[in-house]
Parts: sequence; C-alpha cells; structure tokens
Amino acid sequence: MGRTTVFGRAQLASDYRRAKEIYSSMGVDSDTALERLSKIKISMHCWQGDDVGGFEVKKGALDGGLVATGNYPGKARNADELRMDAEKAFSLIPGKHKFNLHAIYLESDGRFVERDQIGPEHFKNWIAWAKENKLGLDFNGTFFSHPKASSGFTLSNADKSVRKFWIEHGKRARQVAAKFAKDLGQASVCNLWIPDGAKDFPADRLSPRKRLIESLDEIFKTPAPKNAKDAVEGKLFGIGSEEYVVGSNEFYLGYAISRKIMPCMDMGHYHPTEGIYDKVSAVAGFLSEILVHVSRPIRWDSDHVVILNDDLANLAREIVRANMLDRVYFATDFFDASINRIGAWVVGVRSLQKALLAALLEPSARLREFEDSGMNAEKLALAEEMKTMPLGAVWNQFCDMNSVPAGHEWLEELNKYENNVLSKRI
Ligand code: RNT
Ligand code: ZN
Repeated sequence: MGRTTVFGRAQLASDYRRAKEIYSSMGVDSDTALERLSKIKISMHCWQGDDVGGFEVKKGALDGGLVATGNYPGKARNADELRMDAEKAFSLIPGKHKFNLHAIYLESDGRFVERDQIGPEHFKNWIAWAKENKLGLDFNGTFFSHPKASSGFTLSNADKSVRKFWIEHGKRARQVAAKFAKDLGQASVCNLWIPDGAKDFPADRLSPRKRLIESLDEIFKTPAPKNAKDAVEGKLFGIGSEEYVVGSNEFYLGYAISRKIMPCMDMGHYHPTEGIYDKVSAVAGFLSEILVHVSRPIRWDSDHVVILNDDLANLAREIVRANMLDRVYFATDFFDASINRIGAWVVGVRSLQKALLAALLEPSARLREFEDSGMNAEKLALAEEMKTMPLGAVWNQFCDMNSVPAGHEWLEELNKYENNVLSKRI
C-alpha cells in the first residue's frame, strides 16, 4: 500500500542474480544454500514475550538465578496476548518454525494447578494455535519460581518429598511434549533445566549429584514415544549458585551419553571466553543428537538478545561443516525486558538464520583443499574475503521467497504493532 521500499521485487532478483554468480565462482551454489536453510526449524522461546513470568494462578517471582532486567512497556499479560505477539514475530521471520513453551505457560481457567498436576489438557489452546499457524511446539519443565524450589534444590534435594514433587513435574512435562509430538506430527523436545546449586563451597558435592541421577532416571524410566525428544541442560554457575551447580556441564554430558538422550548446550552456560562451537564435533561421535540454546552472554550468563557475532557464526559454521544440521535442534534462549520484546524475538531468530545462511554459503570444499595442501595463507585469505561477500542479497532473497520484509524493512511493521497494540497495554 504505497510503502516505499528499496527492496522491490526486480531489485531483489537482480541483487540475488549477481550474488549467486559471485558465490558460484567459489564453487558454492546459493540456491542449494537457500533450499537447506528453508528446512531448518528454529524453536522460538515463549519467555522473551513476558520476561519469564508465565500464567500460573499463584505466580512466583522469577528466581533460580534468572534475571530479566528492564521494564519496557507492553509485555504480554496472558496467553492470548503472548500468542498474538508471537504471531507478529513469526510474520517477520522467514520460514515455518516452532514455539518453545515452559510449564508455567499453562492455561487453567483461573484454577490453581500445582506443578505436579500439569498435563496436556492445560496446553490445548497452544496445540490448537500451533496447528492453525503450522508451528511445532517444544516444552520445558519449570523447576524455579516456586516455593518448593526456594531452598535452591529441586531434583537433588535431600528431602525425599521435595524430590518426589519435582520428579512428578518432570514426568508430566514429558507427557506434555509427547502430546505435542503426537498432535502436531513432528518432533517435540522436552528440555529439563534445574537451578540446583550452592552459593559457596558445599561440604558435600557428591550426594546431590547422586540424588540427581536417581531422580532423572525415575523421570526417564518410560521411554519417549515417537517424535518426543528428551534433553537435559547443564550450566556452570547461576546467580546464587556461583560456586556449585549440581547439574554442571560435565554431569549432564555424562548423563546424556550414558542414557542416550540429548544434552542441551546453552551458549551462556560455560566460562565467559568458552564458545560452544568446538563442542559440536567433540560430542559428534558419542551422541546422536544435541539441543542448542542460542543465547548471548555478556560477561556472565546475561541472556542478551542473540546477534550475528563471531560466537554465533562459528557455531553455525561448525554444525554445517560437521554435517550435523539434522542432528541439532536449535532453540533461542534470551530475555531482555528493556526493549520491544517482539523486536527482540525477531532480531534473535533472524540473526541465527543469517548465521546459518553464512555457514551454508561457505566455500568449504575450497577451504579444505587449501588446508590439506598446506596453503594456509590462502585459507585465511578466503575465509576473510567471505566476510564481505554479498550474504545480504541472498538473505533478502530468502525473505522475499518467504513473503516477509527484506533487510531492515520489518522495522516499519514493528513500529506499527508497538503503536497499535503494545502501547495500549497499561
Ligand atoms: C537457565 C537456562 C534455561 C532458562 C529457561 C527459562 O540458565 O538457560 O534454559 O533460560 O529455561
Ligand atoms: Zn538455556
């Protein structure tokens, strides 16, 4: 409707034609890259939409070491608003994706439902919405923001009755994911992350870990049905668990390999200078699949909105190089409450897609040839030149193919939605 655009159809097509020629001169077929990119589903996390609040009737304050800073107006106040916001975000993201729920996003008609009582029936609106919008759904147990988690220990708690409560929650979370998988006819990942840990040196590091193994084994006793996938997420430290995290990365790597489930590697859950890109090929020989939480730590596990930085580019590249696209589940995980939340979602998911596209456009055969023949200056040079190749033209083509705004032109839509919808939520 009379919108001025620098990305008109004809312009996009000619930009793409030229880009295709350039990539092709390096032995890369950009059509194939686009085709492969269109098959990658990203699980967009629901919790950016309301700062990890959820819709429980007795809502606990956010804890477990998770902090959402900022107070930008317009956050979703109920499930309908969250769905509406997510739809808006998806309309600005090319491709068909998934939505990632947490147990606290249940809908229970105003009645209080304890965490050990949740079931698929509390997520039926989500399932109907996912079908309507051709989305997949993933799930997470919520082991925080609850009185029974306030001691800092859930599945590893020394008190058997507390453990039992959370074990039941874990089992039910798996049932919800199983229902998602069945009803939507596609994979549904159930990820379990627990905040358990200690602020200062514990006298006993071993016992909680033994208890955690037992609790998890109980949760995973029944095998996952078709298309339902299990993941466990480790972490180095949290706010309030700086010294000791029961479910550390080594703990869960061992657990996942021995139980044949997925580890969830979160980009913010390692030492500040430790990327996860090197881990992909390191675990490839021992695990059939992995879940990745795409996040952006700044100095700590700060869960900033994902951008196309080196960490992300390296990760995407390693997954493509190791030929693991069909073995990796991508899920975004960040929560910035200081900016427009729909903008946060769209920036994060589009950045991840751009990183994947850049990886798919890499002249990998040529780089390997250089490496194999000791031509390392040439290898370095080509990798550097890739950084200024016309990735943007291929990306814009992808947006256009998927009928979403190319380049920065989605900002107009964001702005309209802010004025017409978000700003009215007071
Ligand atoms: C916490 C983990 C976890 C959470 C979500 C809300 O450090 O990253 O994935 O961010 O479950
Ligand atoms: Zn995470």
